[in-house]
Amino acid sequence: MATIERAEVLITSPGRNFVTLRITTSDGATGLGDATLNGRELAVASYLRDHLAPLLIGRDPARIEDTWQYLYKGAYWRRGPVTMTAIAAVDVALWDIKGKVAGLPVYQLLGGRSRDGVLVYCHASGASTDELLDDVAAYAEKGFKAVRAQAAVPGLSGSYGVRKGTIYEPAATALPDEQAWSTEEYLDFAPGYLGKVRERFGFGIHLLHDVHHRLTPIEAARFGKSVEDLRLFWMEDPTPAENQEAFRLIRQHTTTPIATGEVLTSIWDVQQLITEQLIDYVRTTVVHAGGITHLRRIFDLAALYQVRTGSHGATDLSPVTTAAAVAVDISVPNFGIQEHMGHTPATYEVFHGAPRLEGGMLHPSEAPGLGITYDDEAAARFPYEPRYLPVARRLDGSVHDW
Ligand code: GCO
Ligand code: MG
Repeated sequence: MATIERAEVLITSPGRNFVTLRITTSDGATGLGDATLNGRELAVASYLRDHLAPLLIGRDPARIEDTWQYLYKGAYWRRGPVTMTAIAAVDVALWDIKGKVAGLPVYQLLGGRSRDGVLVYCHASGASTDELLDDVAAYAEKGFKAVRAQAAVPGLSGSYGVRKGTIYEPAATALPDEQAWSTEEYLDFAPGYLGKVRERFGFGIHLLHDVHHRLTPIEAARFGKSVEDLRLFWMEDPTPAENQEAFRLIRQHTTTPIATGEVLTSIWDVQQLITEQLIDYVRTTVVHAGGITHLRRIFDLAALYQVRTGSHGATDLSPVTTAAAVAVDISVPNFGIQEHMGHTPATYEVFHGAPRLEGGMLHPSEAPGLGITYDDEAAARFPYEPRYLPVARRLDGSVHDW
């Protein structure tokens, strides 16, 4: 029997920080797991290096479920982003190894294809409505079938979701940037630019929008109602989702579909949302929700309640997560859509073998495992840099949800 011989924590910053776990077995097989928690990277690195790596050495790499239970129940302390991201990294690395040992891509181990490709949505944005419309046009031209649209609210510095360079990167400063927020101005402005997108592009393209946790339930209900005729694919994170009951109120008022879950890390955090059918899409993802093993458990529960998947896929999730997400997406029956922002060229210098993007869909690699390799030499050229996500303040100076 092969055993786990090494568990290395690799940190690199090719444009942004990534933490990666690499597990090596006594047979020489290696597996990669993403362990990136944007703005809190080193906490997960320490959890892995100081607390999980010593427990992995000598274990059977084939026992994925048992290792998951051992790390989760063995911690005694439950859930939470740091723990669940660390467990996810181990889990994904072990699936990668299992695929390599079997000579099969991971999606084959998960039951094989349920569909030909994975529908993705990209991020269009603009400092003005006109800029946003041009950006949507550029993405449509590239073949994307689903677009998330965000425009800067006039007069508010640093509106969420508006790209400055080629790729949206909110964790851009060595200390948290402070951005302004006004619910009134947002609610007055956002439905208008979403309407303009529909006017120009019609209903032949899926249109998404991220509220980014900023509204109260009744404000979210009003927003959802005001854009009903635009038939959004979804409104994302209308309220901070730790209050699962809040979604009941939103639901009572609007048929605009709701997606949430990118900051939630376990099946228990989305249980009520799913079993009471308070959402339409669950956005939990492999890297922050305990890996492939746990994410599939969430998605299976969701399938019973006609909730579909819509996993998070921002630039702060590494290409290892993209590959793992695509393996899950292509195989589960209740797939909805996958977020895909892509990465900087520097990121792809470190991570080789990312899923192929074609016709607005991602296609998994046919290489055994997840198909991603990590280039140590390239990684060494990009040392870790402290980076924080911004903080939002209302116009009176008080802290708001960012
Ligand atoms: C999204 C997300 C991201 C997050 C980011 C935080 O829907 O893509 O909301 O943009 O803000 O992942 O690290
Ligand atoms: Mg989001």
